[in-house]
Amino acid sequence: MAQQARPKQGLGPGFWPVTLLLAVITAVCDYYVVITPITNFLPEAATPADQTDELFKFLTFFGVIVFVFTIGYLVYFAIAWRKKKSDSEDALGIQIHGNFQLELWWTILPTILVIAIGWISIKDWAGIFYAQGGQLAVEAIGYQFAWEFRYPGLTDPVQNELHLPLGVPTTIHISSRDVIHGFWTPEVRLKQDAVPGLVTTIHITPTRVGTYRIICSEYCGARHGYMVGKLIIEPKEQFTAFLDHEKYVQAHAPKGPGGLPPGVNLANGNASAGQALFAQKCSACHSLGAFTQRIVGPGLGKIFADPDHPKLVDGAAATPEDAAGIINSGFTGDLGTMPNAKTNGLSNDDIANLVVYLEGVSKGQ
Ligand code: HEC
Ligand SMILES: [Cu+2]
Repeated sequence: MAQQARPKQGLGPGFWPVTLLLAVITAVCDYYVVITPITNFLPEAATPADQTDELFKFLTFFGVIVFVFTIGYLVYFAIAWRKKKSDSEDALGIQIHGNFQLELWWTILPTILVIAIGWISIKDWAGIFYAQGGQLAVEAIGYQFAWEFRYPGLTDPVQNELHLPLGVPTTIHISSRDVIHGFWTPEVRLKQDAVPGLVTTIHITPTRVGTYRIICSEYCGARHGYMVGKLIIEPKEQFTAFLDHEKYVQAHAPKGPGGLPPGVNLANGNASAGQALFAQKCSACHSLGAFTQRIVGPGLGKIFADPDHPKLVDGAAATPEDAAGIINSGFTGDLGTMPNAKTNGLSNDDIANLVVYLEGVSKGQ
């Protein structure tokens, strides 16, 4: 028997009820898309995060419609027009060629949608890369494996902390000192490559006080996963105070490790405050065991009493004054890098408290 196509038979039994069902599923899903704020999952810390979220919602809204109807009809037609027992072995499906009405609409509607998406995207994109009127300009420079941030009026960069004032339009110049890194701030919905030899400029306006993540999103080497900085958005006064404090610290930083740093008064040290600080800021890298009981840095429990360790790692004598010097200035040696007081967020009083505490521990108090 010659192959015979089935005659046209309409859309199939139950087509309209199925269409109604798909419409209801779409409506319910899109209702939740519209009413659920994305900030339920991730806060918006700065513009353009709000615009990015709007665009995302727009895409999701239409994505739901396309997805539900496409998959819904696919499943429906596969069932409605499946091969019947009475069909011959070589039966053909219904042959349909061209439907002007359908083709017209499935060209026009997506075209309008794509133009709308393009228009919104370009508008948002231009806001990030071509905005004017930045009142503050900072630099974010990636290197293996941390970020450093440079601020107007400061001679030295600040490690791993990007402080920004709330509500102030800010320009960030992003670059890299070695390999390609990625400046990713999920709460600002921005991800920008940091490329050596290239400065990429973006514009944001912080809108929400808080501490957020700055993650390196470009695999840049063995310790890439540790390359996480902080984006600290604070009220203007606090930001100014931060800059003033940094200015002071940088102006008074001693020129090399070793020796009592100016401004640190060991006589005022408080051991129990030092104990709390140690638990919070040092214990990740230092145990209170002997020198050899290393975590990252050496054990500090007998720092002033260990006969195997008459000197500190920087070669200075193991005295409280020199320990204060190393805690203040940091040190990079064979064992790794001891972060300085700025990175550890220590004031002069904190340094005194820590040293007095470590002295007490060395004496077994
Ligand atoms: C990220 C890890 C890290 C943190 C956090 C850290 N240190 Fe260190 N520290 C080190 C390393 C590594 C060394 C050794 C450097 C070398 O010799 O290469 C060191 C060395 C020292 C030394 C000299 C030790 C010696 O025996 O000569 C002192 C004192 C010290 N750290 C105190 C502190 C204090 C106090 C804190 C907390 C405020 C602290 N460190 C936080 C890693 C760290
Ligand atoms: Cu990196």
